[in-house]
Order: sequence, then structure tokens, then C-alpha cells
Amino acid sequence: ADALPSNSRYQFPKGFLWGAATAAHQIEGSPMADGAGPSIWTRFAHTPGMTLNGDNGDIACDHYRRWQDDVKLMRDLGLQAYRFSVSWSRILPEGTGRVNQAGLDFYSRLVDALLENGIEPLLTLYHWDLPAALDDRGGWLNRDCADWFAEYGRVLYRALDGRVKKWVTLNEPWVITDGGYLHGALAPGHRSRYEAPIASHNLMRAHGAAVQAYRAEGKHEIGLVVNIEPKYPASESEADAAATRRAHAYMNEQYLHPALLGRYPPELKEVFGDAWPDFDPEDFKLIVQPLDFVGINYYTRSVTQANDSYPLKAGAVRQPLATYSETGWEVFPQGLTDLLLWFKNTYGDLPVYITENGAAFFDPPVAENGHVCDPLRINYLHKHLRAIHDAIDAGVDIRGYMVWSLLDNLEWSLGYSKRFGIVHVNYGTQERTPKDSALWYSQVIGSHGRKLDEPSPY
Ligand code: GBH
Repeated sequence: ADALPSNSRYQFPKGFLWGAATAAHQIEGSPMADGAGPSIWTRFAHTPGMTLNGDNGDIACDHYRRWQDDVKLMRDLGLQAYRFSVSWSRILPEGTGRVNQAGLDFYSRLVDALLENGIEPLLTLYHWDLPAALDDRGGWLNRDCADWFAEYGRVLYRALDGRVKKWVTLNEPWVITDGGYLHGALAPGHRSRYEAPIASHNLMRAHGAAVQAYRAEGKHEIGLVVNIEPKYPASESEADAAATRRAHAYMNEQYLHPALLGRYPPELKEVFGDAWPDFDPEDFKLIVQPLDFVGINYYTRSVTQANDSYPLKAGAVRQPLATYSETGWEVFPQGLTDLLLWFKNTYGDLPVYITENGAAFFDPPVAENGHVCDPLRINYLHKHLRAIHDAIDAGVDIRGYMVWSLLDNLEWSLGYSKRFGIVHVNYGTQERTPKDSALWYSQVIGSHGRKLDEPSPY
């Protein structure tokens, strides 16, 4: 790194935090260990036909038992931060009420180990694994979920706030409702245009209640994480422009608008029609809470065209000359700069973390010399980090970057078929092998971004 020029174009601001992200259900395994209750994902993955090849999280990356090795791995890569999520039903097996101390101890030990190794924990309260006991009570369709979530938050704030200084309420409420309540591809697997807006609204009430509870207990920072995909019209037609506005409101504004502006974008009424409820205006007082930061997860964009699809009447068009990752998502770094500028222009100067960014590509097996050669991932990360730097140059207050993901892991309904890790996981032996992208990322961190002055090596 010392050989790199000091008049670096891509040196990142002082204090910019470099890390990696994971989520409980995707890496931990041992979901019922030490007194934990089942989550909707344990239940969903054990329901025949719900996941690819019937894959489930019973073992995953066995992180629940190998967490010490994984912290060492992070330290060796030079990570400064680690974003992980807590499994609610390890802490409160029934979702509310009785606290399971053994579950709390797991995360407490993990946090201590991170701190001992100079790694800052970013804790996400909810990354999709609702206690099954709460789903039995209606889950996110039950208005009481706001109280349940605040109660759960309070238990963790009291146990960990001295040591965890960055908290996230929800990860990607859009995915929770679009996948879990509208299209049914994710737990709990419902398909209802009527349920989706109710679940979304209750998620935002729960977010507000958890932030409120944090202000009463916590001393540090709390925010919301959303997935954002900029939408570009496929043509200049008025129909495509309107479809683009609907798609943008649905995915990108449905949660940030209520959380930060206290209202929904008007297009949602067009999307949901008679299924769009008249929400109680009082609810927005709970939903809008001052936040310390917003976390943005960015993977791709979409080019939008009007069509008959349900219920948006808008769909994405494939770009003939573009590059796609293995999940079929277009690689489009410029979209990240565009959306960060849109965020600042729409919501003002709130600190932003990029809380997820990364891609699945077909990786070769671990070579005899121990390498996993993943040039496409390096290229992806290189271009997106430059795109983030461009947004910083344009005045967006971006405080950190968490690559998705530290480890190859369980990609929800797609099982183990997609590998997003910068570290390869052999699911037979649980051996971890840093891919070339991890070694490269480690140099980016070590040079505080100056490594990005070099062209992408591929
Ligand atoms: C994240 O969600 C999750 O937080 C994480 O748990 C997960 O493992 C990771 O991403 C990888 O999937 O089909 O072209 O219309 C991802 C959010 C929303 C990103 C839907 C891609 C569809 C693009 N995703 N989006 S497209």
C-alpha cells in the first residue's frame, strides 16, 4: 500500500468504516440450540417444496459453533467492522416474555470477541427470521408487532448497548413484504395484495417503536436498512415513465418516505388499488423517528417497462449489452452513484452506510495452490467502490461499506446454490478459504481505498 501514490483519487475519508455483512439464518446453523425457539425460516425451509433442493439452515456455515474462527478470519482480512443479525427466537423463544439467557450469551461473546480484535459490531435486530410463535399470532399482520419488536429490542439494548454502538432495526422491509406477503417466495409464504401493505405498514410501526425504545435505553446510533434499485424507463413513452414511477415508489420510497417524511408516495395507491388501506394518520407519529443513519443495500438497477404484471403493471427489461451476475441481476455501478445522489436530494444530509453490496458468480473450486480465482467479483467490487467514492465527491455523507457477504451462505429460498462470499465455504468440511476478492478487499482496506486507483485487475 505504501507504494501507492499519496495524491490518490480514491482515498476514502478519515474514519470511513470497512467491513463485511452476514445474517443469522444464513450462516449460524444449530437453529434450535441452547433453548432457542423455531423461526419462520426454520419452519418454511422444512416445508416441502419451499426452498431449492429442500435446503435449510440446520447447519449452514456452522457459525454458531465456529464463531471464534470466523472472528479470527475477519481480523486476518483486516476488517474494521462486521454487520450481523440476531436471531430473535434465540433471545425470546416465544417471541415475547421469557428471555433465553443462553441465546443472549452467544451474541454477547461474539461482540466481546469482535471488540477484542478491533472490529466494530453493527447489529441488525431483524433480518427476516421472525419467531414462529409470533407468526402464529399473525406475525407482521398483527398491529401488536410494534410492541413485540420494541420489547425484543429493549432486551438487546440493555444487554449490549455498552458494547454495540451501531444498531439497525429492520433489514429490507421491502423484501420482507414483497417476498413474504405478496409473492410468497420467502417466509411466511403468503400471496396477498391485501396483506402486503398492512405488513409493510406494521413493519414501519415496529421500526418506529424500536427506535423509540432505543432512545429511552441506548446511547449510540440507530438506523434502518433498505434495499434500493434505481429504476430507469425503457423508453420515452408516457406509459413507461409512469411504470417507472410506480416501480420506484414501490421499491425505493415505500419505506423511506414514511420513516423519514411521514407519508407514503401517492403512486402506491395506484399500485394496490382497493387493497390500499386508509391508514390512521396517528400511526405516522410513531413511524417517523429521528434516525442516526440509513443503511443502503445495493445490488442492481432495473430498466422499467409498462406491462400487465401483478400488481405493479411494470417489469424489468433485460439489457442486451449488459453484464449479469449469477442471480440474473445486471451489474450497474453507476446506479449506486445515482441512487446516493437521489437519496441526498430527497431525504437530506443523513449519514449513509452501504450495508450490503456484492454479487454471486460461478466461482471455480479451490485450486491446488489454495486460491479461489474470482475476477468477476473483484471487478464488481472495484467498480462499486469507485461509484461510492464518486458520490462522496458529490457531497453525499457516506460513512462505511459492508460487502455482502463475508462467507458463502444460505441464499434463502435459493439454498446453497448461490455463492456471494468473499470467503469460500466448503459445506462438506466447513473449511473457509478467502477468495482472491477477499485478499484484494483486504488491500483496499489496508490502503484506505488507494488500491482503487489501480485499474480493476481484470
Ligand atoms: C439481500 O437482499 C439480503 O439482505 C441478503 O440476505 C441476501 O443474501 C442478499 O441480498 C443477496 O440476495 O431480479 O433483477 O429484479 C437482496 C435484495 C431485492 C436484490 C430484489 C435484487 C431483484 C433484482 N434484492 N432484487 S431483479
